[in-house]
Amino acid sequence: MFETLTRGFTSAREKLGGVRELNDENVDQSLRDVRMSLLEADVDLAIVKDFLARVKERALGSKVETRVRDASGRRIKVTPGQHFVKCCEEELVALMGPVDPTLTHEGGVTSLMLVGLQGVGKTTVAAKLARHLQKDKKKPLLVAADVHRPAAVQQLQQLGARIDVPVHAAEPGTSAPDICREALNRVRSGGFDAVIYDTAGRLAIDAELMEELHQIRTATEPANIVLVCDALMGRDAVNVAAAFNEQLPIDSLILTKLDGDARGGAALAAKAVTGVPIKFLGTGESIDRLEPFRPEGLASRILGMGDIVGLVRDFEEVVDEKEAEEDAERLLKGQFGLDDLLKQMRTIQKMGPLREVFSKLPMFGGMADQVDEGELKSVEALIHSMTPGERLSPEIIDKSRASRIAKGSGHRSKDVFGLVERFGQMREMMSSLGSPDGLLSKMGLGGIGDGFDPAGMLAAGAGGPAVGLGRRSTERKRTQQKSKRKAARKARKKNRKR
Ligand SMILES: Nc1nc2c(ncn2[C@@H]2O[C@H](COP(=O)(O)OP(=O)(O)O)[C@@H](O)[C@H]2O)c(=O)[nH]1
Ligand SMILES: [Mg+2]
Repeated sequence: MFETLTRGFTSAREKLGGVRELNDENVDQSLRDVRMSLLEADVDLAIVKDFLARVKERALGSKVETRVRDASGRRIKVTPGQHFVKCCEEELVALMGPVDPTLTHEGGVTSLMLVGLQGVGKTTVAAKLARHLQKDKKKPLLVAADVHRPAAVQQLQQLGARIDVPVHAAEPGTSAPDICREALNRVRSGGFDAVIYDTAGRLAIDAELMEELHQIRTATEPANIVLVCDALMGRDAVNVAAAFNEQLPIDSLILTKLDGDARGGAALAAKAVTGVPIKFLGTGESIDRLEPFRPEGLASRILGMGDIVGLVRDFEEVVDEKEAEEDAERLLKGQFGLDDLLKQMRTIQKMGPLREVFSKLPMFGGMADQVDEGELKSVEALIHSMTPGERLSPEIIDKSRASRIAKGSGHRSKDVFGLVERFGQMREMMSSLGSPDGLLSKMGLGGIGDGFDPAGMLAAGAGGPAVGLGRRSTERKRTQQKSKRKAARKARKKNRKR
């Protein structure tokens, strides 16, 4: 997602790294990189030109405040490069927003009619939205109104069954508008407070499709007509959206398949071209891969600066709060084993593909490309080959245990010791963080159990899969490791009998 754009903005920012002040020349030079990446991301040229002009005007037009007060009232220095990034951020937000994320209700019912070309992801989105509404304590009904493909009804029924949402389908031969009309009656009589109509698509917009959609709209008067677009279509997705909107006014857009799209141009340009806001993004095939569209978070991610709000939200989705709190408490006392690490790695994986999770982390945003899922897998395999005792106290792993674990997991003994060592460092770091005179107490987060915020901690990067990803260690660390290795050898000797 957005890798192309992030690359352009990052190199623009780097170009301004050493400059003393912004001027026509150095801003133009930086904007050249941005321009390239916008075009590569398949954003329409007219929009690119307009965007660049706005950024330039903002960057040069306002006097650069070299000192501002931060949130805590301290005066901090702002470099010209940072000022430029701020201008880009504000213009990106203006380009993509504003968005009102709520879905419209009418008479207590949230009704959504999904329209769009064939294969863009309407049926998938229907199920994702039903799930979203369900989490919002709503009782939705899904309506299979795609009568042109028999498999479409079955597809929606399967998805509905998975999330426990009823699907309204009719006898073969019933027209789509009739199905929707029946469904609306069922909503009223069946105590539903949300309804999602999954309509048919075609390969291109044609008169027949539009006629059917108009009839469904008349029959159901949905509060939200949502056009589903495929991000992989790039600029074409936006053009189709504009054409659709001319024939059947739409209220909002949902952009799908962002996960497979490195360009992200459609997300950037859709609002500017169609005047219609994007409300959600589809970021994967599974039902939980639906993100509310937040221009601020996306702008920040595009600029390679992460998206903490999005990350915390993802985290809250996958984690049991009470359990996380208890885990964090143990963690900060240094009382945890490799099983806990495994559990945390799984939690993070539930938050989505690793590189996507990383792109939301402020310090790692620009590094998301380099994230190595394979490395996590190999850590998992290593831990799986260990006995419960070894997982709890990895320091008992000696040469012969290591070679057994290595064989069992298809690795080398070296990898086993590497993992044990990095784990030991992590455990030490956590317990020093959490000790009574540790960093967290100094930051006023002392009384862990009460009011402790594990999500915040994860966001700060403390609870992440540090072990799996810490291979690029610095010289200093390496020296520390050497002396630790010595100590570990001693400890192993002592523990051999355990
Ligand atoms: N990778 C990815 N695939 C998606 C996404 N949304 C839908 N798909 C896939 O796109 C294909 C078409 O989706 P479908 O919902 O049947 O499209 P429809 O014809 O518009 O109803 C299916 O294989 C879906 O699994 C998404 O956000 N990401
Ligand atoms: Mg469909």
